[in-house]
Amino acid sequence: ATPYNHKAIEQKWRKNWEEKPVNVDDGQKPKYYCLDMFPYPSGNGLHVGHWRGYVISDVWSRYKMMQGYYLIHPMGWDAFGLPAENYAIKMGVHPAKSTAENVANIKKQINDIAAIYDWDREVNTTDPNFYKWTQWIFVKMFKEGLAYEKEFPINWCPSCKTGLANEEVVNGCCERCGATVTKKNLRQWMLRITKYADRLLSDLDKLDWPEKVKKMQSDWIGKSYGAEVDFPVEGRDEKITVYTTRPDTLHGATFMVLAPEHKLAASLATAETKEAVEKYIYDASMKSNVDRLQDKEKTGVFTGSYAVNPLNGAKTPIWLSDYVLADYGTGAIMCVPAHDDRDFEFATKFNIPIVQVIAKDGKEIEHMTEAYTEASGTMINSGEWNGMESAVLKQEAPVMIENMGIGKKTVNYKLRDWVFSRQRYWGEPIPIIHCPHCGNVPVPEEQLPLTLPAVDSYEPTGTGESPLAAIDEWVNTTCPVCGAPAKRETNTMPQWAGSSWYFLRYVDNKNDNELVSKEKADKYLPVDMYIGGVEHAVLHLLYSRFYTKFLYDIGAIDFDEPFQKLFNQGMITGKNGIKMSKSKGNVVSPDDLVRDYGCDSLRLYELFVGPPELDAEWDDRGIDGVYRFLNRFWKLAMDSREAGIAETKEMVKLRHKLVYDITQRLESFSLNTVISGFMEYNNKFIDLAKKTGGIDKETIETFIQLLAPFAPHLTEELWEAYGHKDSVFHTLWPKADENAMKDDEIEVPVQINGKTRAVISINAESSKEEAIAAGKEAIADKLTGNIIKEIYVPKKIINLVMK
Ligand code: ANZ
Ligand code: ZN
Repeated sequence: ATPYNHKAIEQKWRKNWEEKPVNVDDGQKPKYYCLDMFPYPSGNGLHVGHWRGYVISDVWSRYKMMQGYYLIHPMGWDAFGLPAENYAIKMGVHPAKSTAENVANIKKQINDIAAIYDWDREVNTTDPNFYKWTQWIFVKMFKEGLAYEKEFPINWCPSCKTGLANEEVVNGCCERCGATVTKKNLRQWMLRITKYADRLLSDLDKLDWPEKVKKMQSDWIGKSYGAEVDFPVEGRDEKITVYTTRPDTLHGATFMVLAPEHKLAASLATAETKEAVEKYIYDASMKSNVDRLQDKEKTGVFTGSYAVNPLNGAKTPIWLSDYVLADYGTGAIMCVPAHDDRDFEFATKFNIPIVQVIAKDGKEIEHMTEAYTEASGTMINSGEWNGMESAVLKQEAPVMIENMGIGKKTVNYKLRDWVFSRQRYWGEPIPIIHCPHCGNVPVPEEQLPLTLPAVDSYEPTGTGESPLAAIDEWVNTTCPVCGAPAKRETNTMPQWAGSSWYFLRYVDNKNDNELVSKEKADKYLPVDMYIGGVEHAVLHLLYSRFYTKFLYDIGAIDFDEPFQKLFNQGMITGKNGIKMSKSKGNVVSPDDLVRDYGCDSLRLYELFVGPPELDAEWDDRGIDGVYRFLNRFWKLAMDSREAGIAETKEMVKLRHKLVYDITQRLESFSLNTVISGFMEYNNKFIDLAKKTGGIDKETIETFIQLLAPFAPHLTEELWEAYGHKDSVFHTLWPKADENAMKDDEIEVPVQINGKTRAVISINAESSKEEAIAAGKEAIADKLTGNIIKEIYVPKKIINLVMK
């Protein structure tokens, strides 16, 4: 038979599929939408790590196709934003040009994977026909009061020279470039994602997502119940409102701390403390977020002023410290050192009294060495609350406080509104016009897209203004409402703007009148399966859910969750688990492997390296194994075709087992064991063929079908060799008949010292252990002595030698 020639076969089938696409919408089939997280077209190209996710999603897609679905399996480009722009600046070419080149390049590389993408659906976030709708969504949000302007200290990356969202700051550093993030006071555009906090939280229940990701989202949203309590300032008309989740501990508040940025901070200083207070406020403003959040020794300054505990009238000294964050709660806290770790540390350092108000076993601790932070125990030192259960009080205190008129109950979220403006060039212009008479006016919808003007200098200015601010003829415009001279907004949108909704556009990417037509949305959306890296658990996935809910609310679509099912693949790393990157010099390019072993082998190997949800270390050498498997299967199939063997009972049984095992493993996304399963069954068939001279046609064809999503070229070629005119992908996924899988039952005598005592029926494939166990059970009452030897002659006899 002809040997397996991956080069010729792969070329041939690429061409065939191009001429005659296999995934076609006949209007009858149900749809299945399998989405990949679309890539940033960076200049570095694809490495074997990128392949993994694309192979996983392609295998899943082709499997669904063979279950009779019409596939929505698109690909596109997330091409705005910092990576593309930084690359462009480094290489000295305009981002539009470098982006286009990178897209062309990566597209070519992606084609090597032979994924069944429908390129007619391609989108690119930098295409004005696409970002017209990104801007349209912004205008709609503005009209609904969800996009608003605000000046406040934001995260600032001094290296990228732009503001960042909280989500883009990782351990105090810029997610993109790693530089330490500082604070800068800037006018920003914000999206009111907090309005959706509750829905974003509760609707997690509807989703078939990894629990880990759901938990990350709910932690990020961070809903907590508590109270705001008003502490009057002694000798002044003002009061300071604190936010607490532990109002049950109110009697134990021995001091109060304000963030240095709190609006009353400076004014609370007395003549004696003025200098120290001002210095502390100044120093805090110079510190980066990392320094402030790091777990280091507490710093603080006493303002010289006191507040009054509204519950018991206690005089409470007011301090400033940077461990209290300005933009969480009210920026002021009541401190209960006996029951909070940070407060305990602070009180110990500054010699502030510690008053225990919850006793674990009803007894007060004489000398506390650490805070008791649990809300369980009995209240002490708490006036009328004495004797209450702290857990009960924690629930009831917010309402009691509200009824007493000293505060109110609250629900609080960790989620912040989304800082949505960037002071950079390479993004969607924010479609707002600042009119001296009318205020902020959106660009009229029919004038969208507001295209990004060509500029000569697109480097960030570092002044807090985008490079667009320097283009007078673009900035100066007229107000669409009153016609007066007005100025355009010069900030651009963040990277995430386009990626928050791109998946909707794939199904109707050429529509000039709507973001997506009702008809196509109904037919093809939402996404059934979304595949990508776990690094997007709180950024992109939360933003996309927010956008989808918003579009649902304004009637643009009629579902409110974008991604039914989510799968996060692990990373492919270099040796010792080190992330693959150009700078580390450990990038493995797929090109040589495709040349030497073929696309099909690399696809299989990408899955074979380990459980798809876990990280896996790459080692080129392993690809030999899968290559050998494909060669052996090829030979088995070709030899068997020539031999024309009729099926035997054993072949049928093995065939159904194969279908059953592979399908089970595939359904549970255990793709690495699917590949090892193919190898094991292939070996079994080869052994069997040695005895029979070959394997029957139906069994080989079934194997080809199961292998098709994994090795599409090789299987198409074999399918054709077996006399079929149509694509293997137009066949339906084989079904296992569980009855046909059953091993035969046989009867074996059970002997003691050579004398038959019973005849039992066992599975023909039973192991020695299974057979002996069954035999012992059958004659348990006769096993009186010590068994010194156990003999099983397979399928013939069980003999127990007893003393
Ligand atoms: C008194 C108290 C007593 C507190 C106690 C805790 C334990 P979560 O659950 O994260 O919302 N807090 C409030 N605002 C803060 C801010 N801007 N910066 C730093 N800490 C702040 O945490 C809420 C708790 O964190 C609040 O409850 C407050 O301390 C503190 F035994 O108030 B607690
Ligand atoms: Zn106007």
